[in-house]
Amino acid sequence: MTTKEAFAQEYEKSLYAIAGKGFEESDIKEKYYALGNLIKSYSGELWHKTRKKQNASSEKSVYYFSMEFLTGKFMKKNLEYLGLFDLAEEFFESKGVCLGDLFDAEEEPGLGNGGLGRLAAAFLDSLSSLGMPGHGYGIRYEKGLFRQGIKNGYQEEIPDNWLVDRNIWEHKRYSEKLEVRFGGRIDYILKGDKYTFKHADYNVVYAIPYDTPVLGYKNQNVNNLRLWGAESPEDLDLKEFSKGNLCGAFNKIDETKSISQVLYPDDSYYEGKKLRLKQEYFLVSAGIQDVVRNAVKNGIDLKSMDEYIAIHINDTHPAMAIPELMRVLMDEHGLEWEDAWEITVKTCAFTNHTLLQEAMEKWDVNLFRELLPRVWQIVEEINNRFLNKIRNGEKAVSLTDIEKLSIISHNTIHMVNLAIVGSHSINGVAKLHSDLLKDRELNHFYRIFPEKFNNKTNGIIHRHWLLSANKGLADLIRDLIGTGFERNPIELKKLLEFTEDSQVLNKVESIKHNNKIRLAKYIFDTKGIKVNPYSIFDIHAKRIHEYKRQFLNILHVIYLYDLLKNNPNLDILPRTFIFAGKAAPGYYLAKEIIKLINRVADIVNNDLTIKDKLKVVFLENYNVSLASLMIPAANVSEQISTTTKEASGTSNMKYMMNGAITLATLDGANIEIRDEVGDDNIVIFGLNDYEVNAYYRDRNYDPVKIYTENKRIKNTVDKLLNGYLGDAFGEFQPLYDSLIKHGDQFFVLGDFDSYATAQKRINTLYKDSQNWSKMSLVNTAGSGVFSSDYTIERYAKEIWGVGAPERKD
Ligand code: 26V
Repeated sequence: MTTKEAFAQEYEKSLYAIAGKGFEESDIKEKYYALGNLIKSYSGELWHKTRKKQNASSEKSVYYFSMEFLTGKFMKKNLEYLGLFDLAEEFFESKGVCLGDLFDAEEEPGLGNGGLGRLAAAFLDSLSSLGMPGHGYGIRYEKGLFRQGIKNGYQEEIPDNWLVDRNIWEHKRYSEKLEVRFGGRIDYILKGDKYTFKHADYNVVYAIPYDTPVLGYKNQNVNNLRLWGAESPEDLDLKEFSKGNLCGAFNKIDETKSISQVLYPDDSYYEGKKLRLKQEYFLVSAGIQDVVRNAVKNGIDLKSMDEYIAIHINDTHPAMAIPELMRVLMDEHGLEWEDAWEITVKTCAFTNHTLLQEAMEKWDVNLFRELLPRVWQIVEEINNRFLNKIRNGEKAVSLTDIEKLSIISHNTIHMVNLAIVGSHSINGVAKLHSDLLKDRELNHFYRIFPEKFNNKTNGIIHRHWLLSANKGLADLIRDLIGTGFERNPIELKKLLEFTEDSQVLNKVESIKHNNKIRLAKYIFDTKGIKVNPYSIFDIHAKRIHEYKRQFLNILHVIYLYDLLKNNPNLDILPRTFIFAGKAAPGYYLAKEIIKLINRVADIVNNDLTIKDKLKVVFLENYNVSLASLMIPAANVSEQISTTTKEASGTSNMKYMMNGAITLATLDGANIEIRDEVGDDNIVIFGLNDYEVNAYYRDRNYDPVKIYTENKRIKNTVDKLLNGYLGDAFGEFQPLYDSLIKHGDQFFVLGDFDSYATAQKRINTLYKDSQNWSKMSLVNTAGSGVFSSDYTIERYAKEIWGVGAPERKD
């Protein structure tokens, strides 16, 4: 694309443009901005060409609506995708600067909580890399999610000012701003023999688009991630200002801006907060208006909009896209209800990401009606028509079913119901999850609309998690099977030919070891803890939640530690347990779990009598960059959720790809991982879904009985209270109570023995290092099916009706 000399010259110019400085004079941040700016000049042209091509073509476009996009940093990826990485590295090296230092200078956008947001970013990556027109709509949260610090073992939340300097990747397009309307009243106006609706006395918020290019992998295709920022149309209130009321002068502006200030840090607990509702409507209204505006500009007849446009609703958070599209089609473009409804349902599709009841969105009718009067009318009408239809339909529906099916009941709006009624497709994110939706949680809907239900197992960006994050392993794979797997990761299966080749297995081991050394260095630099890279790296990194059971893991560590203390010669291999993850700030028990992990770490790491056989580390501020360092270094991947609670999981796929052995319950996509690698190459434990469901149904799970009858469990759990952990004020009482007094909702005690046995098996397996490397290679070989490219191909074909380009296999 460009030569070394041209690159050097262009970089120099870019540095002048960005900083008005030369190379020697500029600091690392300026060097970073200048390189970002140069990258943008390359990708900008491709972006323009892609847009032109897409606007001129009748190919269907996908718009992915999501409250979260966890993109990770952009610089390294963009260099790799443009094929400029080596050139840039060489250039900076020749100048005595490490390219990695520029990557470190980039702020990571924290625009997601976890799996749902990362999946959205993966999908955009795959859409671009497969050359499909697919764009994202989200919110440009100025403060993102909080940054996590640890103080005295406790989580501290620190505002994440990621935009305080500048974001080199985005383009503000003020002239394309749109109006989003809140509050006010609806007037009915008779036009001929037809009533029309006029929204009056509303408040306006400007939605300002900020576009970030989403590059495809070495394919010249560039899609768009459009994030909306909220601004007030009002200027300073000069009356207030001149009265000296400075606060009052800014009030309205600040209130409006707050819409795009922070991402709610909850990912599993729904709270009916007005600001969250405003954020959701802000995204949806701006996005839908933009989609329709574009369609009209491109000459699309809105009555056949569904042939050109697919709208995807990522969980219920953007489900108001359904009534908003109805509103725009009817009120702004004069379509009749019936036509608008048919188009809306055909255009929209919805993914459910959780079965947790406490995460289901429900809005209070009064709040909703007051904030969004016109959208409320439409939702009410959708519900009335839907209920009439099923009452008069062929299928017999009971009164209890009607109550469960109704979008509005008990003064609340059930967003899942709205999303299902208003779209043509609803999918779960792993086989088990989709089956549970059909058979249990949403069975009442499945009986009405069986054709809408389908499964789309999640996926991950193999380009990031293998090619970029684990260059050592990717190079070995290229040597063994060529480069075909880069574009067609299913080819990783060819690695199965090498499972008996001891030279290859030794290389697999040494690559892992190098990754472990890299992580060990990070741990030492950030935490001052020395860990042994020859120990088993056992990693549990994800949001902290009772259902993800970091508690089970750390209880088992306490148990192991006690065994070791009583018998320092115990036959166990050295093990390093590494944790990372944020807790929602209001989730008390999750924060207690962090505290417990850090307390155990303090005790274990400073106890010389156990001869370094155990180490415990909690790495703070888990994000995409940290994950990219941790995952390639893992020997063991902890995927130990209470069965039926983890919809899919995606980190499980990343670890597998990097050759870690999965230690798992048969939950979410763990089941599909087991099916890929076979029972010999994964370690499974715990209750299965029938057993968990039977406990729920029969209400006969008895943790107190387990506790009193099982000595090692009692001994371990008692350590939470008896001073063993140096807890002066009964600080771990709430955790103890969750097990003993509050019924152990997540079966920690029920699975403890089985988990301990599984951990013992890990220990035995690791002793045979050749066999372990073989298992590791089998996991990498089987991971290709989990590339998000394949997931997106299935969405394209089976949900969106988008023609994915034919693969040349
Ligand atoms: C839920 C809520 C509830 C209301 C408050 C704000 C909020 C924000 C996000 C969410 C989404 C939670 C669902 C979620 O992240 N699910 C995860 O989705 C992954 C991708 O499909 C999947 O792999 C994980 O198993 C699932 O937990």
